[in-house]
Amino acid sequence: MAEKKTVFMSIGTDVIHGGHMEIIHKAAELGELTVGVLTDEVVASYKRHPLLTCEERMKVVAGLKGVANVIRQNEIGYAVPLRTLRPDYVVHGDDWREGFQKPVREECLALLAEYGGELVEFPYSHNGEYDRLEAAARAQASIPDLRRGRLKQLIERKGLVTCMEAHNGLTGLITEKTAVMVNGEIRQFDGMWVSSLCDSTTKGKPDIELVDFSSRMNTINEIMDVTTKPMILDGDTGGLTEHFVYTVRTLERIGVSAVIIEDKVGLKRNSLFGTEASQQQDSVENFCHKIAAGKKALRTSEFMIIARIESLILDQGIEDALNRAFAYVEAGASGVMIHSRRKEPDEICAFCRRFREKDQNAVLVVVPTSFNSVTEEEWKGYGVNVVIYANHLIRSGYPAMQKTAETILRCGRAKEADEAYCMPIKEILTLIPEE
Ligand code: SPV
Ligand code: MG
Repeated sequence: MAEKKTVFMSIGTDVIHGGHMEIIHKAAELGELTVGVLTDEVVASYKRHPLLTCEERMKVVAGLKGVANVIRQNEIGYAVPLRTLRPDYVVHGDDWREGFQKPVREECLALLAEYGGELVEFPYSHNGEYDRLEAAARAQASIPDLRRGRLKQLIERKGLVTCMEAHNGLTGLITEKTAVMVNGEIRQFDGMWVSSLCDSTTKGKPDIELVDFSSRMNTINEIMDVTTKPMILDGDTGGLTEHFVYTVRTLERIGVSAVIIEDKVGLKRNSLFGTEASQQQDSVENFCHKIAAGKKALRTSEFMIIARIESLILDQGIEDALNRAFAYVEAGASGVMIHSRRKEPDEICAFCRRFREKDQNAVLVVVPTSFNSVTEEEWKGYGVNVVIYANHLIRSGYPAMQKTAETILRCGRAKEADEAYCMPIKEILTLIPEE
């Protein structure tokens, strides 16, 4: 008698609806069905934190008719289950042919080809009620009281989080939605950084604290309107202490997760000018006073005031940076950001190591614009909690736009630029769908 065929499918949902049941039913008709239930970390990495834990979801799935075995699946990719179980069939809805799951599908096909397994796809059936529930869960995530605390939660859960700069709704969406698959894992940015440099540059202004707080608030609101991920604001110097306390309250109320202020006074210039521009560091005493006043103004334990140390930028040395870091934390800062404009990361890494020897709790932030060779994994090893990619969308977007403008001028028509640099008009029309 021919042996019974084996079938594998994976499930990440915590809301099982008729469409899932139908696929499970069809999968079970092909043979003995094993279901891989994705872990909470995996589900959170591509969708949202699941309502039910992995253990509970495994119990639910095990009770479904047609399911013979249930296993925990630690990666969104299929390498582990396919190489260990070698099922005859993998079953999936056809919705993964597009979007972030496309590379997962491609990897799955390559794995099946290794031993002659087969992919069976069934038409994905949308369930109106489920789609509404998912949309409601996503909308909830953007509510200030839920968004604000998520940065702290993510740092606690993951150790290291990454933030991409966003300077308007569109770059907010890129930061929110961009996902890639690497070694069987979905990678996304955890949050966003609203940079003073990028916010100013977008408005055609220099980065000298000229763009006022109302204007910065417009940018923040524009981004928040279309995203759900936690936001860190680059608060420049924080302004006068008497003003900073109000700024902190406003940011906290609207759902920003953290503000980073730098220990400089007078006309602020971008740090990456270093000593080429005249810049003055604040006294430890003054800056501690500003931090303490901001901390006192807070109404939640979720919002973080993070102190940015400019000692390395202004060639004041690592001892000065460390002394300031400990003083700022003592004054009430939830963490410190250490900055440098040197390409070699040794000074920054030495700071992180020495800071962590004495303080294992405060949040440690780096902005690796100049010292860009260190990997996120390596930063984690140095005890860093937040890596900020501070200006990369504007630095890549501007040259692309400029090239397009130059090509149109040179050619006296748009055909060449269209073909070389522009996305199809149909794609831009549907990039932001109506809800
Ligand atoms: C910013 O993004 O505005 C920053 C980081 O403050 S840096 O430009 O590196 O100073
Ligand atoms: Mg800035």
